[in-house]
Amino acid sequence: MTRLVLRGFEIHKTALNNAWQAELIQALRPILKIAPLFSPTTPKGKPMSVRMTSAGDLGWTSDAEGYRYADAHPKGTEWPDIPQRVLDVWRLVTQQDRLPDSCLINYYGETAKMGMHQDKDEADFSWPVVSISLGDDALFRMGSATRGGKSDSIWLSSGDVVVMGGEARLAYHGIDRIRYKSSRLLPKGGRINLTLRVAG
Ligand code: MD3
Ligand code: FE
Repeated sequence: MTRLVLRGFEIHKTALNNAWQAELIQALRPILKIAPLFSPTTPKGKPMSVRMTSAGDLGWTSDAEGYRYADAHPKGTEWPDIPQRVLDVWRLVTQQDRLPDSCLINYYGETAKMGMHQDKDEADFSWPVVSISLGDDALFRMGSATRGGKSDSIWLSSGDVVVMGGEARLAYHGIDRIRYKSSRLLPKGGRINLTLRVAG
């Protein structure tokens, strides 16, 4: 495992071995049954190409009412609990006593991407955000706290963990594309990103 710091983003390459990655995928199966992936629409009504769901007390969602954290899935069911093996990753990289109350599960199919944005829907930006990459490689773009400035890109692979704290916490970021079927973790291909946050 190697750790590199770019624009304040702390990137832990291969933080999770294959066994841990496989355990995380197994832990997600029952969650996806209770809280299936859905395609959020932007407040303007455009469907996002990334499909999502959540675990924890709060889950991120978007529709005509806007971007926000909600205490239930759009179909009305409570979000499932965050799996212990996911919380273990948070403890490993943040060394915080406080645990996240939200785990966003993003699924990227062959052509999905996520435009440059800031994460600003959380109550307190002093908590770090942790991202866990599983499955296909993704081209992750990191900018600064102002839109349209310079950016750096890095390929994230399955088992990589990124910590956003300090100056990186309000930096613009996005996923330009994935390298479909570059990993064998998910038999059908695609990428799963778990984003852990103290949202409330
Ligand atoms: C930088 N997800 O869900 S993870 C998101 O790979 C999101 O699915 C991307 O951006 C993904 O909001 C990127 C890396 C990431 C996550 C949260 C951040 C970078 C961040 C929060 C603040 C700053
Ligand atoms: Fe984000």
